[in-house]
Amino acid sequence: MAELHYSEEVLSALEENRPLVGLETAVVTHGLPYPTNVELAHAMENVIRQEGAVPATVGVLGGKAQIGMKEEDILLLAQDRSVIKVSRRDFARAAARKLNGGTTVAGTITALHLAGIQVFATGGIGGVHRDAPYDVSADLHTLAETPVLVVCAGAKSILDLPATLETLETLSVPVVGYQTSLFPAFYSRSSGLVLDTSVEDPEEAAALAKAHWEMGVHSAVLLTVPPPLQDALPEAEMQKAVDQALKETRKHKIHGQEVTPFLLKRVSELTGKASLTANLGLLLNNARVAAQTAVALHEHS
Ligand code: PSU
Ligand code: MN
Repeated sequence: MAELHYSEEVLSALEENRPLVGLETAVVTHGLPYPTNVELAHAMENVIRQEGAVPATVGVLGGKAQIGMKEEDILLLAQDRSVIKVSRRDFARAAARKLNGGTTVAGTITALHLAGIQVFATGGIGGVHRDAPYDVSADLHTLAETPVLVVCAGAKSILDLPATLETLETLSVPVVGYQTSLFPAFYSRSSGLVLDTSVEDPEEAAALAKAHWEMGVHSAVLLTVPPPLQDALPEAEMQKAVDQALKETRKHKIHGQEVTPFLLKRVSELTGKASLTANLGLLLNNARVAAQTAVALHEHS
């Protein structure tokens, strides 16, 4: 089994059996601009602490998977120009070359599950891309095989959301609306796609996840939280920017792991500050809901 490295805070939380919430670092290394990325990472950790849980920020340092990061670790990832994006298959590459890496949803939940941490907060998951011959994020297959509660604002709005939702159904990943019966669209509150399950509070979310895993199903549970009203973008405005960004992706022949960061960066530039505000607002909100759900799950077990 791979050796995991823990921060002192996470190690003592595990020993004392306190509720923990995992966080990703691809959003730091391949998402937000510096220094907003570092500030946001700390702000998410603090929201989790305020709610009575312990943050476990995951990343790869010198080729080793790290659960829980010190301030200087996050800064190092944010400033390293050769940092790689670590999805589930990339831990080996990072280890072989002793590289630093920002972990995606797939990478992060893989490490969290090994560490025995059940709750994770992120912005949006990867999924099925639009009009590409074939581009499906490893996030989806990893969600199918990793029993972690993932709190997010749906899938990233650059994706084919109906196809992503259908794939999650195929892969036996329950998609649950948090105080909504509509699938959120990351920057905006609804994609118009209807979900078959919703919960009203963290206790209900925790009970649902527990019931899922008690059936012996080893997949994730996706708890989808719409972005806060005051930060959300109108769907039409966002879709215009997405269409433009998709055109540019084809023009510049962007492929592989670069597609998602490229699209997100362009949408962010095209919509100006509004999408950045929405992104930050929803990330903090998801961290809060995740912490409350981790506390509830802890009380149930
Ligand atoms: N947030 C960003 N940029 C990113 C990601 C998040 O601002 O690149 C990461 C997420 O961690 C997500 C991943 O899991 O992108 C999906 O990338 P791909 O489609 O290559 O699997
Ligand atoms: Mn891809």
